Amino acid sequence: MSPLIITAALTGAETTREAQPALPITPDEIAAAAAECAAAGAAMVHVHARRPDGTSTQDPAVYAEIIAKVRARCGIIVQISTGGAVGMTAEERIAPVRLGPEMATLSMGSVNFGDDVFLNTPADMRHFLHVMREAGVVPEFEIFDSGMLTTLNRWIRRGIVPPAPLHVDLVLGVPGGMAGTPAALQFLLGDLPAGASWTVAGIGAAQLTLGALAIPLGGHVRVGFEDNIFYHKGELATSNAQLVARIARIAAEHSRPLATPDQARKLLGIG
Ligand code: KMH
Ligand code: ZN
Repeated sequence: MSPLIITAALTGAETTREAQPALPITPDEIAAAAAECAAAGAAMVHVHARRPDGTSTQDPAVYAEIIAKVRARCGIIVQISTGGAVGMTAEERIAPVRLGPEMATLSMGSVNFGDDVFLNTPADMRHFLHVMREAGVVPEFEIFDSGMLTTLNRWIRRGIVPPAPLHVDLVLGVPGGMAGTPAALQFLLGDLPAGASWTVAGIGAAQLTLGALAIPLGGHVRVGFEDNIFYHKGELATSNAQLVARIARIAAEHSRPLATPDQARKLLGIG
């Protein structure tokens, strides 16, 4: 079994400071949180940029500042979001990919997202893939529902997506998407492209349930305030690193070593 890649989704686009007082917002705060998560065992951070007032932005200048500040503090992989926040245009969302980060997300279809719609048209998805290829950015394919995995498999068969290396992130428990249950995870794993590596990102309480399940199954784990703000029911987590440390402890109990950022780069085909 490969070493475990823990990804910390530090900020997201939807979580607020009001809901989670320890939410990192500014590039300095995001870089400090990334360094803490690296020390706790994370190999990658998934980042969303915010303006100083906390609102979401895909401004490449803010992403450039985040990447530079994280790099100055630690060697963790920086994966940027192309999801941004619901309602952003495709051009806004893809803009920071032209900076050439190591990795970026690519959502494989549209999904209801709470009371909103997270829109990803096939044309936009192909455009995102093209820009990532031009910029030498490795995609992480985001799967919110089973049809998105069907689409990814179809795109592999048609040669639109190369079959390897391929990494998917199964985001389970978004209201409107697939449930955050072991049964849903098991179902998706049955349709995973051959040879693909996978991460599970459980939303809310599913972060712990599904993360703990992925460890003995050979998957990788995403935690962090983008997906879950609690440590226990009704008890806020004190930091993103606290959530990383819990997964690192469970991995140790399973004798599954943690991937260093460089080991993760090798596994994911970065560089
Ligand atoms: N904020 C969500 C609507 C991604 O990072 O690529 C989409 C999202 C996915 O967070
Ligand atoms: Zn995200």
